[in-house]
Amino acid sequence: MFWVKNLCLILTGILILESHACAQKPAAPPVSVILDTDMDSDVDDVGALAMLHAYEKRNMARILGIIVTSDEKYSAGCTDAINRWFGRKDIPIGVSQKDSLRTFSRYTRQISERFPTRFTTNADAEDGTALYRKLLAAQPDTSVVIITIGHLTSLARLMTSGPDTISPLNGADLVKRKVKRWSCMGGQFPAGKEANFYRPDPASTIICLAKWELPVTFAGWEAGNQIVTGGPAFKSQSNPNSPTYHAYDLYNGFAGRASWDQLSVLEAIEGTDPYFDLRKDGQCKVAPDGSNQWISLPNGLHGYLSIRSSVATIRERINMLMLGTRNP
Ligand SMILES: [Ca+2]
Repeated sequence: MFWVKNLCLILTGILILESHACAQKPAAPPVSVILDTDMDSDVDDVGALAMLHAYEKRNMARILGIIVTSDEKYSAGCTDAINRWFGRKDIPIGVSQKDSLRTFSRYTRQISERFPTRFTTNADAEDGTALYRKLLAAQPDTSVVIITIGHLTSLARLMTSGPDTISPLNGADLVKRKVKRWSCMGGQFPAGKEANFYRPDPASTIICLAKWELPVTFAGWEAGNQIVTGGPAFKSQSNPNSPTYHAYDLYNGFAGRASWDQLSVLEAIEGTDPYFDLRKDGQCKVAPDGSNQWISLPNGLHGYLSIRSSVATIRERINMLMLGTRNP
């Protein structure tokens, strides 16, 4: 029975090796996320939100709440409709603006009318600053990742908010206590002028960068601009009944769109490997007009992404995550 004994030894060895390999790579806990989005003119916000839901289903992310930084009348309703389609009708949504609302999106009204939603207009949603503070106050220290994929009006309001009944801490201190890091779609690197930084509120960009004392990763315009998703390949695999499908159809008939916002979500949840290199040899400086440049004065906190793996690898990863699946 010599061979039986040897076989047992080999099998035991394999089991030990496998258990050792598993022990070396424990599953990372889900990333607790607050998403701050301008769900209005561009459609990449829809793709980014669909990705977050896909990560949540894989137990890689936990969506704590969403801040809608927009004056578009149906942006909160559209966001809620997407959440509901993915089975998360409970996600709290706060808005930056409830009056002087405009209608200029190619898809928000249609999505909020076609799919169930809590909000007839943004005026029905709660205040974004109060929600930011509530969400943070309820979380463990140093646990929250903030992802901004729009302009920084709401984040600046949080950072400059004072103590209240929600928390005795002012906004900057509350962030410092509860937030782990910030993933920001914004800026152009090494220098340029990008919409989230300069339009419509460059003053808020300056406030956020001046007050931020934690790690922040910028996904600049030049990185996301290389990754076109939501095109014919996405259409052929996507559920035609999903809000993601309809938004990309309404936006440009699946001609495809750059993935500026999706890059920030990808990095926030999966990290840089294997997709990106992270430049940390300087810091991002913003001028009063919202233009920015990378200056050679490292502060140990700022970093910006550049594409490391192929454009095709990142495109396919994002398209796959954007497909998502519905939860009843
Ligand atoms: Ca956006």
